[in-house]
Amino acid sequence: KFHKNRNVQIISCPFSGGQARGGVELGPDHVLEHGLEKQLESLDWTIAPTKSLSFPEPASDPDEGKLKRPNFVGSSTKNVADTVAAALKAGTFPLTIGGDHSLAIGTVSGVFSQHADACLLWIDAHADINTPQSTPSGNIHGCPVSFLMGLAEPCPPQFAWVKPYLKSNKLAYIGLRDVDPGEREILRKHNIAAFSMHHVDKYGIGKVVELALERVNPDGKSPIHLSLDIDALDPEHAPATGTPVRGGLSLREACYICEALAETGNLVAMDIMECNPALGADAQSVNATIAAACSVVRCAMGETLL
Ligand code: EXY
Ligand code: MN
Ligand code: MN
Ligand code: MN
Repeated sequence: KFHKNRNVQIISCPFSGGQARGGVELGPDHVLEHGLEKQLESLDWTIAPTKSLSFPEPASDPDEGKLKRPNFVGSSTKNVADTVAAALKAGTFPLTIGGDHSLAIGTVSGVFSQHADACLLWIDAHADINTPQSTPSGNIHGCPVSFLMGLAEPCPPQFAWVKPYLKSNKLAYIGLRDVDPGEREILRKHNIAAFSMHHVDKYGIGKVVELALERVNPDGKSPIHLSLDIDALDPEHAPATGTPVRGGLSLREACYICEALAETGNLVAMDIMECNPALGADAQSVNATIAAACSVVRCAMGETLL
């Protein structure tokens, strides 16, 4: 058994305030209705009663510069951070189901508050590292990493609680293929380990995970947080998501990443984000997306390790 801790705390986060497309708040219920809890039980995990967070909308939420719904995202992610920190303090593995990827401001803050030496693997088509200045859309799900690194200067007041825990040498990306010009500059300036689909094709997924871990966890001792955006997968496997980008990871490549991280024995938390059951052409595309989300989670929780 690669996971020493086999107590999981599922945290359901029906939140869509970090972007404009309705439906992503339905993701957690669909994933749970797909039977994820039973599936994890059959992998020998003890399941704490699932925590379903609710996210009250503020009465007023004017833009903060370009940022949309800053009050809503700021207060919701604070709630998530506290919940994830509490789950870790209770000795459980927080598995957070989104909801949009702005939620990771909370999940990563919660993990680093308990594991200062952690590293973060961000599996996504997008880098989500726009600053309040560089964001082309104002959607905060495109910005969480910049807040976590303290790159937002000045920091918007709604995110003043976010500590800049994340150092550039503790972050690696896999799956990138839609990165904005401002984001490229940030990745380069901070020398962040960024493996795009080009690298996956060039080296193969096995080598890419090895290279990524060498960069962020050279001595193999850091706790690992995996934040997985379902749009990292090719839309063939995960069409029901708000910002699909063609040319992505195969289902097996995504599963491999999760298995390889589980295999380290150091995985302490996971996010599965951006499933939007309101999108996708038909019921079958929604089902395929939810099934893919459950698959990658099971792989991270040890399903395919013998
Ligand atoms: N880079 C674009 C933006 O900042 O608006 C698109 C971001 C999409 C983010 C998705 C969830 O990963
Ligand atoms: Mn994405
Ligand atoms: Mn783009
Ligand atoms: Mn994302």
